[in-house]
Amino acid sequence: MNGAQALIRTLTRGGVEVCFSNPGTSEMHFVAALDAVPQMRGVLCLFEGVATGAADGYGRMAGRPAAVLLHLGPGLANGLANLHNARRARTPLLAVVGDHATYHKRYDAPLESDIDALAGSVSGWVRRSARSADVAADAAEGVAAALTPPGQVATLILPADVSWSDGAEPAAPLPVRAAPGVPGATVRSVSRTLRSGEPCVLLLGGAAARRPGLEAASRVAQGTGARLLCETFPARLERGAGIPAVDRLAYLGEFAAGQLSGARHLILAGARAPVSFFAYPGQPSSLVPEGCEVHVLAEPGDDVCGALAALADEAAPDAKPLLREAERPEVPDSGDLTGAAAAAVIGALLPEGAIVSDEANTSGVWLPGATAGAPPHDWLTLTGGSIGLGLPLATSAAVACPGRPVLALEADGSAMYTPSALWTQAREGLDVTTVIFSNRSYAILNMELDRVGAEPAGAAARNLLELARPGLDFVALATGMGVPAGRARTPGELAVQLRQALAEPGPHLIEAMVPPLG
Ligand SMILES: Cc1ncc(C[n+]2csc(CCOP(=O)(O)OP(=O)(O)O)c2C)c(N)n1
Ligand SMILES: [Mg+2]
Repeated sequence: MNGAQALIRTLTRGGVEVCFSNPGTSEMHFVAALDAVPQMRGVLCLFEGVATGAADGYGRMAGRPAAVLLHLGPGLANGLANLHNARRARTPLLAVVGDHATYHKRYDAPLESDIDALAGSVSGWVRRSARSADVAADAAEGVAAALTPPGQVATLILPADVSWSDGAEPAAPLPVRAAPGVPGATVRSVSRTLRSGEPCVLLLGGAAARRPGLEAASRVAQGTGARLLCETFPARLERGAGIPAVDRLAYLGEFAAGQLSGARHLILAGARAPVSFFAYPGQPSSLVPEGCEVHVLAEPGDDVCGALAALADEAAPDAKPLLREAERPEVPDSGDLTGAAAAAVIGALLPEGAIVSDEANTSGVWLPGATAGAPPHDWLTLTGGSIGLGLPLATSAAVACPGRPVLALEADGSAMYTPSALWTQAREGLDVTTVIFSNRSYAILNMELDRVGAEPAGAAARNLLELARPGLDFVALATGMGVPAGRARTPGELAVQLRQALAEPGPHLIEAMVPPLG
């Protein structure tokens, strides 16, 4: 068989069964091979940033990689921003980047570029397959590399002649090494710190944001009085009624400093020591308070949940986790549709088992509070700060978890980076409800403009940060891509449309007309 067929068979044997794709001529043999291997589902995305963001969401929810098929350097470059988010999320992901045939490269044809350099900027593993006889073994290694704890982007560069040449055979999956356990001495040392009587904060990240990690961490907090916090942008946070609640570290450095103030010990479990997102004149970059000692219980690639469970047994053997009680806000029956009112509607209606893709930005500040006591759900966030991820994440969460309702809570400016994800949702019949927070502004940048201490902003500066001229019509955009849509101007309208969208299968979009914050 040819290299492409052996590659795809190797992937499906290794549990990689979905390929988010935007192919070109150099990938045509890969595309043709999809008919020979029906176990692989090809999902067409109309922009590479949708494909890579989708592969990220799939990996976060499925716990195994999706493949993403990209066309040479330019296709990879279009997808890089969301591969950056995937790298920050530590998502297992396999990028397959087609290249010119090996003998064609020296002619420097128009699409020739430095794929290896681009791939290296986001990938923990890069391999260029040299011969069709090697491609299956390379692919098996790539899948294992993607899955190596804590998870990473692996990129396989696939020359066209390696794809089309015969002499290839599928390869068996390779074993993946387990996350290393944390030494007992580390657990005991952290336990002594926790019982010292000095104020401690336990900062959770990565796998610790899943239910077993949260339960163990909550036992520690209940038994020792340590405060619990979670990293600002977790890849996947399990939350809701019956699960220990944990506040996320605030995005704004001033608020984060308030959350951490008074801590004498900061204990990291799968999280990194917190830093400010940006530098501001006169402000510190590190958010670790003066005089606070940092202790690493577990690195992100360690067995973080095992370490937390061992810590709970050591430091708080009799403590029980504090589980969040069920509680829902009322749907506001009057008043304007503000971000706060929209959050109350969403909190009131969020279905059990929902997967929320949160890129609501400034309009979303009330969402964590309003949904904290909703039925159990997963919360996916913008791990790398590179906007344009929310709609692709939601799309692939629905591919990875059919039967679970998916809610994309999406700011208008961010939605416009990758709106064609809606077309993929329509085409695949995915059960995704998108709420666009249409504040017609890059509202956060208006705030940042004041915070960075720039010159007082004039009309030219504000002009670069507003989206009202012309006003975007998300209802027309969505219906133009096959997604039924409506516009909500009051909390009541939002509630009616959200109930209907959640009740009907398939994708829906609601444009919620909200004012900019502040
Ligand atoms: C890829 C990328 N480009 C640009 C930015 C800078 N940026 C941060 S927030 C933002 C605008 C956000 O506007 P919107 O999504 O409407 O959210 P809002 O602030 O209005 O709540 C931009 C352009 C970024 N973070 N990532
Ligand atoms: Mg906006």
